[in-house]
Amino acid sequence: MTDLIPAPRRIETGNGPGFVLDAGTVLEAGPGAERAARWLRATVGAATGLPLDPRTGGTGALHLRVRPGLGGPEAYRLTVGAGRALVEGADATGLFWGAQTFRQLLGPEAFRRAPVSGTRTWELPAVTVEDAPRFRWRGLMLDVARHFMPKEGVLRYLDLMAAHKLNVFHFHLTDDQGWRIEIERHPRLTEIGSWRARTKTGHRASPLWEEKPHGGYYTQDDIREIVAYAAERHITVVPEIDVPGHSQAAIAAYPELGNTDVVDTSALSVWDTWGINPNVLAPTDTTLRFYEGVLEEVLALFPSEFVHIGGDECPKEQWRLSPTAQARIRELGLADEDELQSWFIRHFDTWLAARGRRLIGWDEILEGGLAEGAAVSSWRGYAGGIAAARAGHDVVMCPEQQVYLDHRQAPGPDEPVPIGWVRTLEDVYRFEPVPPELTPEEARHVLGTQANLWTEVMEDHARVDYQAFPRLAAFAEVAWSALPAPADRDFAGFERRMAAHYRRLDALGIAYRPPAGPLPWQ
Ligand code: TNX
Repeated sequence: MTDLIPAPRRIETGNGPGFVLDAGTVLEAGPGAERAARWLRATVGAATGLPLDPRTGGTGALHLRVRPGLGGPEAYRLTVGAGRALVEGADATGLFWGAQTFRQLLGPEAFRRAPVSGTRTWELPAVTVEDAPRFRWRGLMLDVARHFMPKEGVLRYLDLMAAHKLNVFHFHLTDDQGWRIEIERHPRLTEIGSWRARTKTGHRASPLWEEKPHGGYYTQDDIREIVAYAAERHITVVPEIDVPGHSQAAIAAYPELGNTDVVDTSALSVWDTWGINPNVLAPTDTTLRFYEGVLEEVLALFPSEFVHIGGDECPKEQWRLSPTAQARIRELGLADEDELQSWFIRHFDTWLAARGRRLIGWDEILEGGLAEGAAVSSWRGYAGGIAAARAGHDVVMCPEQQVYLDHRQAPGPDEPVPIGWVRTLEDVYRFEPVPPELTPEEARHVLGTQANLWTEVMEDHARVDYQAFPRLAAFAEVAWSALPAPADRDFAGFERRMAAHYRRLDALGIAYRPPAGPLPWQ
């Protein structure tokens, strides 16, 4: 039961009796402990059927306390003994992570939504846990553009993130294949842009290799609900509006956003295949004003410091051919199309900074010069992240070679993913977010790391689960725990702890890739 995932900094098991949670247990929450208390009542309360009353004088007490001197940001300490369990957080967030550890110590049945075995005892071992995260950005990116995930599925993923102490949800809301967020002043973005007539599921092992319509979007109320649900779990939602590439859905809705002097953009529809798309935004004032309008609504919905503007995979061919784009290059005195992209991104960097926010983009935003305040998601390996950190920019490390969860997790004919690269559970476990080339000073710019779930080949949440788990558990440990250098990591020990964690994932109903035996659909 002490097989915690992610591993804590320190865990010490005592010899004495543990703590029994029963109908008389009092849950007593101090100031700042409200979210942790609500979460414990809702989850552990449901799983155990126990009231976890706030009154005093019961048979035992679970105390939740914020103790600012305890440690750095998000640190917590859990002390369990006879008659008393104490969760202390250096801040409310740390306390919440301590509550997550408390649930893991209760056993796998504590992850269900209702008690399953009649009267039983809920006992925690006598233990002291002292813990704090390695990184402040422990992210998961979910692509809801290629395949829409209905709101309930997103909320479920936020729960799964919280259970693994992940705290940044990077919400990839727009792409060539779909626009998923309601923008009131531009209704066609969702009326037209959220539906495609045909799509390939991309799933080799399923009978669904066929063409079918696909779509969906979140209303602004859905988004508010998602953001609030995340905040209740101490998770920040970072929205991504991908520009100037990956924008065909927007161009299909508003053809004037495209390079109309090169292609007949009125003939474009939401893209129905995968890859890098030549139809990119035109670098015009019309486009800038349009996206400022989009971002105004985005800022009103998402309180996060960072706003992701994409910037990846923007082919420059249309700009090379477009008289309008070429005139802009001359007028601005730029050298080439790379600098034009850089100008485009800088515009939004300045625009966001004026509103107290920070821009983050994929590492292509380095080409042609990095905008002043920009942070970088380093996805094409480490190089972009290293260059950005050396130039004094913040970085989130998410190299596709290690943490792209759309890549297959084993060789062999049964894997559903047509992508050739294999990223095993062990590969993810041995991923090191801070490249050794960086000096300690430069390494301070590595805010953390995130795993990316691109969903071209995942048409429903069971497929997403399969790609995400168990690798996301290994990733969470990389992001949270102070692991040694990759070669020295105890993968066998991690696998042993995973045996207990699989029982938790079972109780949560996750369609993970099993370590042995038939795959979920076989
Ligand atoms: C590259 S990563 C992309 C995505 C794809 C992904 C597939 C990035 C910034 N761009 O558009 O979905 O590869 O692995």
